[in-house]
Amino acid sequence: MAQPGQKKIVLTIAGSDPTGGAGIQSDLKTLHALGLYGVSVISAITAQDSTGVRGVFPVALDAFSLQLETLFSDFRIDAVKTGMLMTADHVRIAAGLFKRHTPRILVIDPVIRSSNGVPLLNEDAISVMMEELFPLATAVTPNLSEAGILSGAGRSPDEEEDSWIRRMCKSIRALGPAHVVITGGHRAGDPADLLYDGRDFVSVPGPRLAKDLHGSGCIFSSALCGYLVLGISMHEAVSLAKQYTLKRFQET
Ligand code: PXL
Repeated sequence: MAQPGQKKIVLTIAGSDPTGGAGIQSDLKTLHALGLYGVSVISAITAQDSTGVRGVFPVALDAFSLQLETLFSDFRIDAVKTGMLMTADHVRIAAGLFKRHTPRILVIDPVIRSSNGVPLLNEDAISVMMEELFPLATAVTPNLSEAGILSGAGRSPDEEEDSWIRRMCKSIRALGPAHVVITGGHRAGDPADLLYDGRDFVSVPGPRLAKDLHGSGCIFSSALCGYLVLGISMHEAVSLAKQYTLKRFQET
């Protein structure tokens, strides 16, 4: 089969969002905009409109697994981004694949719930994702509420938002990813993203977008993955991904 010429190939493994704002459809737009060749495997189908998610339907495990195996056996995959994975079995299949075909760059957007509160990752899949996928990751990109769930770090009443976020970065990084980026859109104060590499914290500023922008996490994480595969440093890639995310919302 003809393979895409010189472009780097990025695989997104995520849910389908028929509105195109989030999930696979949005990831492919992002990768294309960065001059990359996006390939995709769908983990689940969502039914949704501008008011929120109405239903989620996981893709059959054999269909999910065979798509991944087939793609990896033929294509040179330069980087992988994961989004909505839905079930523990989908997470295990993805992790099993990455253990055999180690992606050089793996960005995990730990999607847990939709903006209107519908689970996009089953309760029992959260620990599987933390144990099996996080240790393989170049970067994990939770928003503030996902970081709270993943770190189990509740905020004490007198704690500064910044030191709470630093504490969450540390406990998520202890699960094994090389970098943690807690995105700032849900923060009460300064909406800066916080990047942690196990040694230093880097605050990546940007203007405030509206609080819940549908799909912003998907756009950010696929842009981050894209900039990394283009050879850009982590700090610069976070900053560029933030700028790209903002631009996408200005365009629509
Ligand atoms: O933004 C989280 C998200 C990720 N992936 C899919 C979604 C959503 C939110 O609705 O539908 C497919």
